[in-house]
Amino acid sequence: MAADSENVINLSDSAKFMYHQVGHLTVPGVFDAEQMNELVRDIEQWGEEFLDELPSEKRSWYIDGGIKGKTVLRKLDNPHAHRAKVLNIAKNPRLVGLVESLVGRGVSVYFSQIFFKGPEGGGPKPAHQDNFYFGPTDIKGVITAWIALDDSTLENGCLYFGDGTNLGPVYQHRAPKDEPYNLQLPSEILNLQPMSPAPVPKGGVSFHHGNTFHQSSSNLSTKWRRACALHFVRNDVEFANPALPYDHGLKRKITS
Ligand SMILES: O=C(O)CCC(=O)C(=O)O
Repeated sequence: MAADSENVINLSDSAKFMYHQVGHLTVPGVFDAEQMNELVRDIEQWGEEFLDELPSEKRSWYIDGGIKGKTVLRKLDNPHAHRAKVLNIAKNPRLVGLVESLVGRGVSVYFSQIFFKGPEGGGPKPAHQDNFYFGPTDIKGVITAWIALDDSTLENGCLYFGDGTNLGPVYQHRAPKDEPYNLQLPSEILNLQPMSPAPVPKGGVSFHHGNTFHQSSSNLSTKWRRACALHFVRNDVEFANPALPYDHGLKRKITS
């Protein structure tokens, strides 16, 4: 771990204001390259074990259909509950300090995901609002910390956000036929909303409010675009009306 990794990063008032007005904020340099490499090694090992045991009925959801000729995982769920290294990252004081300065003191990780987005075809993530999936008791009490395990660029499929959509409602989402988990914003709403790119350097963190529209496109580059998304909530918040089933027992208190 870097010598200064315990030092807090103080967000300026204008950065906090931006987060609350625009619905997302990128903070570079929260982690160093070696911390990210260590995390990648750990999740790659877990990914191999997961693939070996993946039942055939779940393959189409977890394997990236965009990458031809190779079996590449698209995502893994709840690394914070399964991998000690990810839980350690979730508890990192620099990260937690940033999360708490945006949503308030006392936070938990409720759900988490690794997004792999492999080179030469790693698939897109359609536009959605996390709060539609989570159905939280307080929409303002949910924040995603999206940690860039690689440089995330326009070429390899960085996130795009709908600026200011955090201030609007949570819209009904739809799923394509045969993909019940792939809930997304309907095109008639999305067509009215410009989306702006948010590249993040490796070790940086992109924070977004649970209502903020976000999406990513395919990775057509030769480089990986891996990320670890930690979905934090203030401790008083529950996923009361989730669109998909969540294991509430995996909510892990990070600070009191
Ligand atoms: O990494 C991606 O492409 C999607 C991320 C996402 O949907 C999230 O972090 O909530």
